[in-house]
Amino acid sequence: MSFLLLLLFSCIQLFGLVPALPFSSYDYGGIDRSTILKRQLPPSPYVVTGVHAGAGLNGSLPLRLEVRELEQDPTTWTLYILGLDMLQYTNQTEMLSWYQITGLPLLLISHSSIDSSPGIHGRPFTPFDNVQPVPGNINNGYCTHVSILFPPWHRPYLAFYEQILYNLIQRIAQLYPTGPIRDMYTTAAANFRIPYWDWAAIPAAGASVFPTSVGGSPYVVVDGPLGSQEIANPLWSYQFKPLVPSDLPDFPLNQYTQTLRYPTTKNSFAQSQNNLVAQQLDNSAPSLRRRLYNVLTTYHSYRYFSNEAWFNASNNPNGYDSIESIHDQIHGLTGSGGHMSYIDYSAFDPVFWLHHAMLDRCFAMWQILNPGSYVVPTAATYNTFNNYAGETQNVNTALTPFYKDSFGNYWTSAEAYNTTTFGYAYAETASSSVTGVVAAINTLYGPQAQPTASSKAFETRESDLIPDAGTNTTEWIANIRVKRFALNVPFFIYIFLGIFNEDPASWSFDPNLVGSQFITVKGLSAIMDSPCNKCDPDQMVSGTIPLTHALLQHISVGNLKSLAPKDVNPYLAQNLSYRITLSDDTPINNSDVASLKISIACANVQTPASSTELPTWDDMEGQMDVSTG
Ligand SMILES: *[C@@H]1O[C@H](CO)[C@@H](O)[C@H](O)[C@H]1NC(C)=O
Ligand SMILES: *[C@@H]1O[C@H](CO)[C@@H](O)[C@H](O)[C@H]1NC(C)=O
Ligand SMILES: *[C@@H]1O[C@H](CO)[C@@H](O)[C@H](O)[C@H]1NC(C)=O
Ligand SMILES: *[C@@H]1O[C@H](CO)[C@@H](O)[C@H](O)[C@H]1NC(C)=O
Ligand SMILES: *[C@@H]1O[C@H](CO)[C@@H](O)[C@H](O)[C@H]1NC(C)=O
Ligand SMILES: *[C@@H]1O[C@H](CO)[C@@H](O)[C@H](O)[C@H]1NC(C)=O
Ligand SMILES: *[C@@H]1O[C@H](CO)[C@@H](O)[C@H](O)[C@H]1NC(C)=O
Ligand SMILES: [Cu+2]
Repeated sequence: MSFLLLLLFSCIQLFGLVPALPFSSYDYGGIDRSTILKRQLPPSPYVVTGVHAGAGLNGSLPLRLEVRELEQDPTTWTLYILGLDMLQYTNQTEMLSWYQITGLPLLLISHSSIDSSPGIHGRPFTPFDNVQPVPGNINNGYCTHVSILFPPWHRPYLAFYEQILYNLIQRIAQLYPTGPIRDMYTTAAANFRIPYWDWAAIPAAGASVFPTSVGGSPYVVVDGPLGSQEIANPLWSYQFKPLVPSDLPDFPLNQYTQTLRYPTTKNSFAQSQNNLVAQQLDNSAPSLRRRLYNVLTTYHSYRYFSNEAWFNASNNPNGYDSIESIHDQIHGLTGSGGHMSYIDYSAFDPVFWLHHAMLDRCFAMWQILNPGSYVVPTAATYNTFNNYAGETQNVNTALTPFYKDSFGNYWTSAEAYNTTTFGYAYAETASSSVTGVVAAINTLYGPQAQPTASSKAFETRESDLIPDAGTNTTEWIANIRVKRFALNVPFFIYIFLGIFNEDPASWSFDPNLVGSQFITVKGLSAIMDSPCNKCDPDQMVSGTIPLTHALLQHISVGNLKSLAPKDVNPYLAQNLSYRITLSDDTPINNSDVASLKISIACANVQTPASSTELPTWDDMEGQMDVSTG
């Protein structure tokens, strides 16, 4: 046995780590998997339709369910796991493989380098399904961020993924023994829709916000057509087959043979620390829930709701947050230096799809509450594969590379307006009832939302803090505005109330953390001239960290008298502080991010008198600036 192997084994013994196996996929025995997959050869163009089959209760559209709810249905869950396994197993040279679908934002960027160095791959890559870049924009993905198109672009992207997974699942169901068992799987397969992960709702007693199906174990036992087998958990990671470092050229991502979350190291021995991901999500859960609640209930302009670009005009203190900004924070907390931390690499991680389905659901709920507000012509802040920065994007801008028909027409935001167009709904949106959506938002995310039973993550933070229904209260927020490329790499901004541990690695777990904001960049510099490739390097992005829940705690222990500005302002001036780290916990001096402006604002808010009413916010009043940027 070589020295290296010995070392490896002793490491395993020491740390109890599971060795990184190449992969273990479901073994279909005599059935040649390539014949199952061959029949999937894509027509070109590949038309994104979503799934138009199956029926939910009373003949309504099948619903996309919360991932923990889907897990309660073992038949559908089995098919879901086997479908993911099959998709991840599909040869990454195939267009309809996990690698190419999820790598779509990234792979296009690197095609230019692959083309110029033939031999790395058996064949030169072409842009996905032959959708060509506009001249000069080869070094950009299709994905639209800091853009008015952020929510609708991801809708056909998810429908595309759902459609491919659905097709695989139909084939897998047919592999079960004929008779009642196959019938059961066939019925479940016809109703399959992708699940979402609700990172804002209060989880069941003792459970983490982070589902155990996603972060609990690298292996999973699945009851497939040939019986029970232990396979690699396709929600834990995607294993590159193989890793092609030139496709993923940014260090340390060019070292990682599988997708990682909060990686232990920056070399190929790195392991995911899903336990730490779960802990930091739980510590930030009250903040995330309030952010989502505030954005869903008090943002009525699509322009501000949809994306994080800071418009000069939005000096309105109640216009800094957005669904995209909250989205970034989940990327930051699930990545912590792993794939989710880098937008262009993030979709390789299976959790990306659960997260984006959640965002699509929030978008769908918001649409029902705000039917009059949608995409308005807005200048793009970044180049994408098909659009130039500065070019106006509108409701008819093509959402490339997603074909709507076989004549080469693309989906547009106008056409992607309604989820029913793609054959699905969410429980909250199925009946398009405004009061139904309001009630769901209040119950799940509102001030009266309760844990199903007292759960560890929340009992210490939220007891006795629930305001009475139908009364006036004061909401306090910290608005953040910063140059996205302030550091050219992603970073976190943490806000604390009171003392906190000196160690930057502990900040996201600190009991006095009020909340944090992750600032993303698309990729790193290896594949672009700079992370901001031909974009405006001074582009400002913004977000909001709610403060009220933390202030109420300080009131409940007797340190702070009330939520009135005369009490809160001096309290914050003395006790509120902020810190900055990179996504791997490296601390950054506050003075090194000169563009960062943090300002405090508050508003009188009438809490809903019943679960079918929204809160009413009076105008925000600016208070002090913590940092003047
Ligand atoms: C289905 O119909 C039954 C009987 O009319 C009704 O009680 C139930 O609420 C319906 N379910 C849904 C999801 O609409
Ligand atoms: C994937 O496909 C390529 C090209 O057809 C082939 O060379 C390679 O061996 C395949 N990989 C696997 C793991 O089957
Ligand atoms: C942007 O802000 C500056 C300074 O506050 C102001 O002079 C200018 O008119 C604003 N422009 C727009 C488009 O709102
Ligand atoms: C989507 O279409 C369905 C069916 O036509 C309709 O009932 C529903 O109101 C639409 N939803 C929105 C948000 O417009
Ligand atoms: C609550 O706030 C509203 C709106 O500002 C105001 O009209 C009302 O008088 C307030 N009610 C109480 C009891 O203070
Ligand atoms: C800062 O916090 C401490 C402890 O919570 C409190 O005693 C003190 O009064 C606060 N400072 C101000 C100015 O309120
Ligand atoms: C932060 O700034 C101080 C004073 O300017 C300097 O001594 C220190 O090295 C800086 N720390 C980092 C991590 O840059
Ligand atoms: Cu994302």
